[in-house]
Amino acid sequence: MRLFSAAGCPYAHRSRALLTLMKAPFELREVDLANKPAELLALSPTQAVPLLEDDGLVLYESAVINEYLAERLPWRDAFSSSLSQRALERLAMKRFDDVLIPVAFASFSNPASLESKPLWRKEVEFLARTVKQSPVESLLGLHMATHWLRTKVAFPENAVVQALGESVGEFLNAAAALPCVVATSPDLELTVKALRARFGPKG
Ligand SMILES: N[C@@H](CCC(=O)N[C@@H](CS)C(=O)NCC(=O)O)C(=O)O
Repeated sequence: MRLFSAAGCPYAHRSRALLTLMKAPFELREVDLANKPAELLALSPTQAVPLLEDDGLVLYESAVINEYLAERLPWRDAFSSSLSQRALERLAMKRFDDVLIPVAFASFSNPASLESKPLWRKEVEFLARTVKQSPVESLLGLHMATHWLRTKVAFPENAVVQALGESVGEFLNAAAALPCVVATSPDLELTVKALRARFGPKG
């Protein structure tokens, strides 16, 4: 099993944390995103990390990779045992990636951009309700932990970060403190500096 990853990438961090939690042997291919290896470019139409290769199978998209790994290894407690809660956990992960992350990142440089997207607060409320029924050490926990540990330090004054901290903070902080997340974390100071330079207020 081979994982293409970049140390600072929160998406690749999700897969490294899962493989570490499961003590699964894998080959780590650390990629310089500014100078991607031809192998990665040939394998993936997204040209992004993480990318997993497993016995001829090529997967990209961290949520798909992690759900595959959870079945493959297997990680029996990756989701809650209740069918409806599992569906809610999948929905929460999708809404986190599709809505909350883009809304939050746009607002890091332009806080006023939140005014035209008031529904993000409902997404936070949904997350807060969902995590109450979910274990921290789960796919949902790993999914959110890697972004949380970076953004809560890089942009603590941001309204989305604050709302998450107030209503989902207990779950998010516990997930970010999981040993498998901590052991696979990049140098936080450097990562936070890079995040602020790239996504923070300009000028
Ligand atoms: N939706 C993707 C996002 C992956 C992603 O955006 N990865 C970034 C690094 S954090 C990347 O490789 N971007 C391509 C680039 O920088 O050229 C996932 O969940 O895996």
